[in-house]
Parts: sequence; structure tokens; C-alpha cells
Amino acid sequence: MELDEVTISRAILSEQSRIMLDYFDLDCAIVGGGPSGITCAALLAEEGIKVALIEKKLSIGGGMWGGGMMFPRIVVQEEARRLLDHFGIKYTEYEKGYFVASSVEAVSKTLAAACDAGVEVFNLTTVEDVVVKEDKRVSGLVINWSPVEMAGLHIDPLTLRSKVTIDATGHDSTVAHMVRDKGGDLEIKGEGFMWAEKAESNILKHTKEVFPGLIVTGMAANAVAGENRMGPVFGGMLLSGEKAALLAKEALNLK
Ligand code: 48H
Ligand code: FE2
Repeated sequence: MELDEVTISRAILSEQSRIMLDYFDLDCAIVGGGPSGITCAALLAEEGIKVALIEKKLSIGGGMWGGGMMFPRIVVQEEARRLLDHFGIKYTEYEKGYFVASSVEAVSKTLAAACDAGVEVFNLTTVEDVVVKEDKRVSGLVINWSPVEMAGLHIDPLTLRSKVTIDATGHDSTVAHMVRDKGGDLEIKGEGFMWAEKAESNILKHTKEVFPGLIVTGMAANAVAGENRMGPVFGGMLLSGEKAALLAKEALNLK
């Protein structure tokens, strides 16, 4: 077979345009491809829900790649072990209830599950604003290429519609901030000190709809609630992603 460079170029543009045109209308938009966002996306897509995972960086995985202080291992506690099993992530038990996994394997396998389930990933895409109209709910996202933002170019964005939006942007809780900063009725308390036990115990309580149409998950949930941080224990991130998926399903009237 003879390869033609222009056909390769047309194939890429044509296929990605087809997908993007389709994904301007979504059931669920998840902003942030860290552990909570990937988990949430995978579990929703496994139920046949149309999900886009939007990540501003080139790579998906957020803070999970780096493990603890660049040692590529994460700890997951007993309560979330079933999610390691669900994604086929191997682990060893260090002490009773403390399971240790490779951070690289954890990102790769959760992401592979998300892709297998039909999640469409839009990387290098930054969410820069939200759509809120007279019904006072988040009904869409304003997106731009991350390099446009990084270069400070004055280029207007595009907009997609989503029935439910998940803020999985981690410590920054970016989407919640956008809603609050533009006058939405949403209080952001900011993240507290390191206290793993408390942070992990309360994260599911904080994983909730914080503004109509907007659910917070993962570290963003704790940051909005004024909750503590937990360091490199990731059970709460996986469980929070799972809860966000459940809430999104309820909001879509599928539960
Ligand atoms: C598109 C965006 C935007 C935007 C940000 O930080 P993450 O890994 O998030 P979580 O909550 O799934 O996991 C948190 C965990 O990694 C962590 O940091 C823990 C457990 N810390 C404890 C501690 O004590 O420090 O991923 C968020 C992702 C990142 O990849 C960002 O690039 C992305 O969201 N993102 N994507 N548009 N506007 N803002
Ligand atoms: Fe962190």
C-alpha cells in the first residue's frame, strides 16, 4: 500500500470533526482528567451515557501519575479496593487495609476502561467559562485550545451543551470558581490543612451538586467545602468519582 500524506491529514481532520460535531451536545461533560474525573467518566460510559472528558493538559491522569512526591505509587484504602478490582489494577497490601498500587498502572487502566466504555477524551482543551441562562443552571461549557490560552492569544472560544457538568478540576476547583466569580450562588470555602483521615472520611459528603447542573468531585469537592487535604491516598478520589457518576445518572433521570 502506498501512503499519501494528504490522505492522512484529511483522515485526521475528517474523523475528529465528525466526533466534535457530535459532542457539541452531551449528556455529561466532565472537566478534568484526574482520578476522580476518569473514574466518573468510565462508570457513566459503562452505563451507555454520552460523556466527554475535557482535559487542558496533553496527558490525562492529573495528580495520579506522580504518586507521592514523585515515587510512582499510590495508597488506596480498604473502602475503595473494589474499584481497584473493577479496573483490574494490581496492588499489594502493605499493612491491613493499606493497598499500594503503581500510579502509572492506575492511570493507564482507569483511562483504558474509560476509552473501552466509550468516553470521548478532549485533551489540550481548556474550559474557560460556563453557560448559565435565565434558568440559573450550568447548561454548557465554553472551550478553547489550551495553547491559545497559554500563548495569551485573543481568539474567541466555542461552546458545547451538557445536561450535567462535573467539576473534577482538583485543587483549583476551576468550574466552581467560574460560577461563583460571575455571580452564581455558590460559596467556595477553600482547601484546609493536611489531615488524611478527616479529608477521606468527608469527601463523599462533599461530592454533590453545588449549583444547579454542576456536581463537584475529587479534590474540587473538598476545596469547595473547606475540607482538609489527604496527600497521596487515592481511595477518596475513586469513590468520589463513583458518587459523582451516581448523582449525574440521577440528574439524567436514569437511576
Ligand atoms: C480543563 C482542567 C481545567 C480546565 C484543571 O488534580 P486532579 O488529579 O484532580 P482529582 O480531584 O481527580 O484528583 C486529585 C489528586 O490528583 C490530588 O491532587 C490529591 C489526592 N491531592 C491530595 C493533596 O493533599 O494534595 O486532576 C484535575 C485535572 C488536571 O489534569 C487539570 O489539568 C485539569 O483537571 N483541569 N481541564 N479545563 N479549566 N482546570
Ligand atoms: Fe494533590
